[in-house]
Amino acid sequence: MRQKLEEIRERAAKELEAATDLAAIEELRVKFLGKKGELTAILKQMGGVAPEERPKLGQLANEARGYIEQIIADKNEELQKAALANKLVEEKIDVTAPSKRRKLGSKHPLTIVLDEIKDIFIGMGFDIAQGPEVEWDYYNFEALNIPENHPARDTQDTFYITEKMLLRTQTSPVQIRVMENKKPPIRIIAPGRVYRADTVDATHSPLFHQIEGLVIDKGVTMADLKGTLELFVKSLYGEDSQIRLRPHHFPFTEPSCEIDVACFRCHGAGCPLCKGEGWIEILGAGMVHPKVLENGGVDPNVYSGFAFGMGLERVVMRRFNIDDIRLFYDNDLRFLEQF
Ligand code: 2NM
Repeated sequence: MRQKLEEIRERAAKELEAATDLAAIEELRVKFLGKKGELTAILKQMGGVAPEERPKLGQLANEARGYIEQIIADKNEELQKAALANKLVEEKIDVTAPSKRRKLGSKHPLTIVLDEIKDIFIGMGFDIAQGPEVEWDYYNFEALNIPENHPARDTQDTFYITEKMLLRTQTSPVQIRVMENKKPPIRIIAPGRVYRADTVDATHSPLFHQIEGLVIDKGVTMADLKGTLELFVKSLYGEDSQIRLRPHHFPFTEPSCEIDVACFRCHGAGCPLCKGEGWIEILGAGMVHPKVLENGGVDPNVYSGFAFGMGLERVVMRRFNIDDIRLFYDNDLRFLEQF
């Protein structure tokens, strides 16, 4: 029995030495020390041993158990340490490594130019005004002196939601709302989406963007209109840009005009860009109609003002030589990444 105990000690030590993972160690623990293990089996043979031998053998068996338990504990610790060391190597983070550069998007071409235009007007002391895209018929038409039978009211051009509610066809309703809510002096631009029931083609879209402006104070004249918009055009297109005013008609302004800029390619001589005209129309403008001032709660006997409007898409298309308005809304990265 002594021999047997000695043999088990040696074998346990050898087999544990060879174990390479925690599961293998556990298997060996059961094999040697478990209820049905080898050491237990030996102890069960105690009955056949002479009584005087029993204490000595019991002690030896306990020593063998202690010995095996100790190597198991040592081996466990060794494996755990190795596993931790391995984990530390594998999960090491190089905090000095350069970071991956994130791919940045680019500004939409409409945003590029709108930001520029906003900056120009902010520089002249204007505020940016906003208003609802779903608008009352009153603000979009009636308050702007567009009579019931005016062609611009035609349901063919306007998306009506109900009899009295529509998608705004211009940003002028914002200006009426500003007049209602703020005392002059007023200097604002109202950029935003507008909607018209046009057939889609290279130059028409049911959704596009307008920038309208409004200045109201005591003694504002057509000279202020011309000076302000000339400065705007020179800031946008360059100091040597030239403008001209042509008489026009809008229901909400009187007098009204359209403003052309001398073609930036041919400088007035006539070329394909300006369709041989030498001039390119960029703005509509005029002195705010007294009825419109009144509708906004502004006394036309005390105050006067000018207003103007332009289409953002047309300005941007000329700037970047874009020949199809639909490109702005397709979200095609091959287009957008060029800006
Ligand atoms: C234009 C042309 C001329 C305009 C007028 C007003 C308001 F509300 F003050 F009456 N806002 N915008 C206006 C004037 C817009 O766009 C071509």
